Amino acid sequence: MPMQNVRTTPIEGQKPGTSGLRKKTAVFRRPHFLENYVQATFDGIGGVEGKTLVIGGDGRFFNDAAVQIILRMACANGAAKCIVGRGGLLSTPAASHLIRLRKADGGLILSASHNPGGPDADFGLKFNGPNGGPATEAVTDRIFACTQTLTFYKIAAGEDVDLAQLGTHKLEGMTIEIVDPVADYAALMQTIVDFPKIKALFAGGFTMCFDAMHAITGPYAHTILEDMLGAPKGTVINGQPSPDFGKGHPDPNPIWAKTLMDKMYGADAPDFGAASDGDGDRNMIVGRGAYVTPSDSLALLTAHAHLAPAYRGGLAGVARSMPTSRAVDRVATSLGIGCFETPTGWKFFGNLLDAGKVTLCGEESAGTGSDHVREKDGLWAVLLWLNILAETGKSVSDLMADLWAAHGRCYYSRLDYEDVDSDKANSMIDALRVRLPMLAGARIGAMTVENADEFSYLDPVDGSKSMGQGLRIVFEGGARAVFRLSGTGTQGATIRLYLEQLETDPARLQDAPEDMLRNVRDAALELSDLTAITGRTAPDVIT
Ligand code: VG1
Ligand code: CO
Repeated sequence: MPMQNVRTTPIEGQKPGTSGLRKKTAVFRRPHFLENYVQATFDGIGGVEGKTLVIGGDGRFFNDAAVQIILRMACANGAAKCIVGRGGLLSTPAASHLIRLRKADGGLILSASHNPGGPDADFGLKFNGPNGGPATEAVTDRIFACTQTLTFYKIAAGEDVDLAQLGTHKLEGMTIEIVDPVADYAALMQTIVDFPKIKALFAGGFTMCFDAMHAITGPYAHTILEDMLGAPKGTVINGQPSPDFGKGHPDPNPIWAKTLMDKMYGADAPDFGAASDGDGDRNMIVGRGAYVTPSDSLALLTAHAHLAPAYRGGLAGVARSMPTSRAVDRVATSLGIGCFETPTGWKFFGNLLDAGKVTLCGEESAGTGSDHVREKDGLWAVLLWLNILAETGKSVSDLMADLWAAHGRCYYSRLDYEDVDSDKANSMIDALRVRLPMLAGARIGAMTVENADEFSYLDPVDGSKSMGQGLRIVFEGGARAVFRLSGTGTQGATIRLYLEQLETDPARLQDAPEDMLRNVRDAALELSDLTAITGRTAPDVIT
């Protein structure tokens, strides 16, 4: 089979964002676009000659064709072996596990995660390193630099590889091993949570609804929840992955997982509800009539993780992304463990996990994970919740009420303004940034600013510094507003406004979040001049 060096020129806009490169599918399908980025990735990591790579994706439109291209390029670049999930499928946490389990040199994950899929929607690709985690900023910077100087890429010509059959194939000198995408991950879960205990919970009539949102978690959830843990068939809904996610938006939040929310707030609601995103790394948790914010979920898991076998000895520490509420900080303080604050995106947790400084991590965007992999892990979070529910015998709402009674409640919400004109979004952020140093002591409506700054992060493990990670304004009385621009969108700019208000008065722990957050929201909007600058009078999505 002939190997080809294809001449190419750099393509603009191949800068990886919060989680790999995300673009409209149509952009990824343009001539040389994917090939350029894959070659830049290979070059950026020092080549793949003799290396072993894990390859898989969330099954969205173009996943199949893209896997074939990546395999032919890995072959032409001299890779020794590619381990591929059957059908080219792997959830993000399963890919992370497989890289670690098989001591691979890294992996390519094809996904735009919670972004919709389809020919007119989004596609993405990211590289994870040998620790199973997303490439660090140093690596993504090198990859980006390579995209700007590329003059050719290497690809083998030939037939598509049959990815449907488990086993070993050969592509020239390269071995391709097709593995069951679910088996190793399911085995890992059995070493973390108490399967017999959860099985007994279901056998006792406990009811659950898991919404896989037509995405990659379907096969994992069917196997683990229904086949292994004995939850009744039908517990998993929308469990058949489809290339356009059933024309839905596979983002597990109360807006996009509305079917599940209606069920959980309706008559005869199950005891427990959960959903996962496109690539299976996010989770949403909802009890009967009780939505749990991701920030609260991280705090709850931190407080009770010791009930699961893997964490019986306690947690080394915890980490949260900066915009995530400070609920987990309060639990960590009471446990006497360290709590780290990192920039948005899972790549910043890797060093802390590798160094054994933290055991659990989380983000406000429905991401929680632990040191079992180097990605956030949707189904793992759901299983840990089940383990805690089984051990305590309490309902979700009782567990939350206990948590708030002990630590106070961090009321929390995120407002997203999508597809904003990029220049306007940037000028709003720029104008606010300039004013931050002067804000301390300022009174805005009912709120007084305590301090304000732009978040930057000094990695305590490798000493690297990340600047410009979001504007934060802390108000007196435990309130905070954070502004940042999304790094995963594919159209215009998305402004995220994160709102938080701590409440410790026992009489005010069950109030409506929108009421509790009104003052901090109004102050944030006034300070930023968001409406005047962007023309937006209301957010597109509130979670
Ligand atoms: C968003 C979330 C962030 C998450 C990232 C990837 O990034 O806010 O917390 O790590 O998506 O998640 P941004 O830059 O758009 O705010 V996933 O599940 O889409 O890979
Ligand atoms: Co995801």
